[in-house]
Amino acid sequence: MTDKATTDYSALPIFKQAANNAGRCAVIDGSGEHSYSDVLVAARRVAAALLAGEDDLREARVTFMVPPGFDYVTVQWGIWLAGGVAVPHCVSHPEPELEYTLSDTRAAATVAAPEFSAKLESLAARHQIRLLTTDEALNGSSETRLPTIGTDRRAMILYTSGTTSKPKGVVMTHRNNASQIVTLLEAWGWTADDHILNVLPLHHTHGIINVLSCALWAGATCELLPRFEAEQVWQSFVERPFTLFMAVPTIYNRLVAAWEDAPRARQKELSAACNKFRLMVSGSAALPVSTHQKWREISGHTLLERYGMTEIGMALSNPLEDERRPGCVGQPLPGVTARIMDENGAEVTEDGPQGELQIKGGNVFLEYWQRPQATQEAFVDGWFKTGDVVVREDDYFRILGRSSIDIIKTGGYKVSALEIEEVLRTHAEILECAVVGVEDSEWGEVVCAAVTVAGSKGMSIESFRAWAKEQLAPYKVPSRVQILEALPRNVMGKVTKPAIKKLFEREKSDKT
Ligand code: MLC
Ligand code: AMP
Repeated sequence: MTDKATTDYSALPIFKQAANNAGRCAVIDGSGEHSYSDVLVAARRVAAALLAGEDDLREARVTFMVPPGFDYVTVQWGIWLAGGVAVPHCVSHPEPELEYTLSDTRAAATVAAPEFSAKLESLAARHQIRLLTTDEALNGSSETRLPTIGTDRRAMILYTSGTTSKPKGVVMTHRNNASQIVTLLEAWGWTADDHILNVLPLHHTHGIINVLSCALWAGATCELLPRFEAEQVWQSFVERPFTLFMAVPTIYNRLVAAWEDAPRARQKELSAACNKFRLMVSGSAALPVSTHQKWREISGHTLLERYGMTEIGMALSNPLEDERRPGCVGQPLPGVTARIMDENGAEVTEDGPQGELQIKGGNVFLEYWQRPQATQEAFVDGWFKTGDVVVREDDYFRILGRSSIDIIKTGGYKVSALEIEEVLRTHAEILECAVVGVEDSEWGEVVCAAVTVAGSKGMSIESFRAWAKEQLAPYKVPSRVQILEALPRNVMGKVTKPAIKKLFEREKSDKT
């Protein structure tokens, strides 16, 4: 396909960059290789189908449920070209989670890959939302006149769990996205010769910004697998000319485990395949020092660990050229300002004392969607309060943990204990429940639930988990459940979550 577009891409640099790289390979997926020109033409078709004769979507929210690949990119870009706000669904979300996103965003339209259209059909009908399949969306005319989009428009809403019970929509403008991308291009030395493998889900910032958008802005090639599978990733390391890889610690743990299970000759082949990479990055959760060391032994690479958050993209990073310190997340990225505030609200100016990390910069999101109060509470004097407790040692930041026990990081996903509890309380047999995150060598933390139940027969854990999978994303479903006579409480009658964590930790040490 050739792009004969006359659209003015100048306000959205990612499109301008793509037009400049028209002939280069942008995306490789199961359907083959696609040039930047292919992406632009297809995105214009999607935009035309979404506009359906209108001149501009004017920030209407368009959700989409499309697996990682060429169609994902063209739908995301088509929404942007039409002036809409792109809202990616998680492809493994069950109906209640999909419905929440559709209704919270008050979506005008939703685009579904053919395999997901049946899942979205009745929801779209119930909420009077226009449903298009990707085939229909790609049927628009690539000659349609498109609106001129300013960089301060809302571009994307990503849902993130917090200390409130329901996930909040984090709104990013095109300028926020650009700022997050440009800082990483500079810090990690991206060039058009880079070739990156994406195995991350594309409803979160790690996959969307750090991998996909950075690659497409740089004129590089992004190769996408539909999902992570350790053997397949190792095989693609052997076969494909990658230069970059980015993943969460659980993925590195899985790759280490698969390498350890391989026969000696295969191990040598896999290790040799890592030589062609120029950089491997870890983030989204704390990288255990043991994984850092093991990966270095296996691959010869010193992982670059960085720190980020949906609301701010990436904020802190170990250096590309200088010392990458295990257990630390480095320094503020270009254009990002960081400060540490102690519990009295005073800034920590020297190395040593711990405090909350706060962030300022063009990378910081615009607002929580339709939640002015929550947005206001998230900032102090223009600084975004991350809720992460950090310390600076010898100029390197180290993440010590979160200020709330109700935020759990599992497999790189942030989940809210309160959100899960609210769902568990709707189970017919559960009277009371408390959800905690418990340390785990594979997942970082695993979601654990202590419950009390009605009746004397108890509750089957298998049927409970099967039920929970219909309500919650797979990563929010409690891995372990204990049925208690009563939940531990303090003298005020408040459930004591540290005591519940201990119950699960004890259960684990009893088993090992
Ligand atoms: C899935 N399972 C879990 C689980 N997730 N069990 C315990 N804890 C979890 N967290 C179970 C499922 O229920 C299922 O069980 C089995 O594992 C396989 O499920 P799956 O969905 O196929 O899992 P898998 O593909 O293996 O997932 C592992 C993973 C995934 C590591 C690939 O978790 C992942 O993609 N994580 C990355 C998340 C991410 O991108 N985060 C970035 C957020 S942005 P059963 O019983 O059905 O077999 C951010 C900012 C920043 O954090 O700094 O980047
Ligand atoms: P999310 O809201 O899903 O974007 O998750 C953001 C959170 O992930 C941050 O607030 C941190 O708690 C955590 N996080 C991200 N990167 C790291 C890291 N390198 N080390 C420790 N925690 C991290």
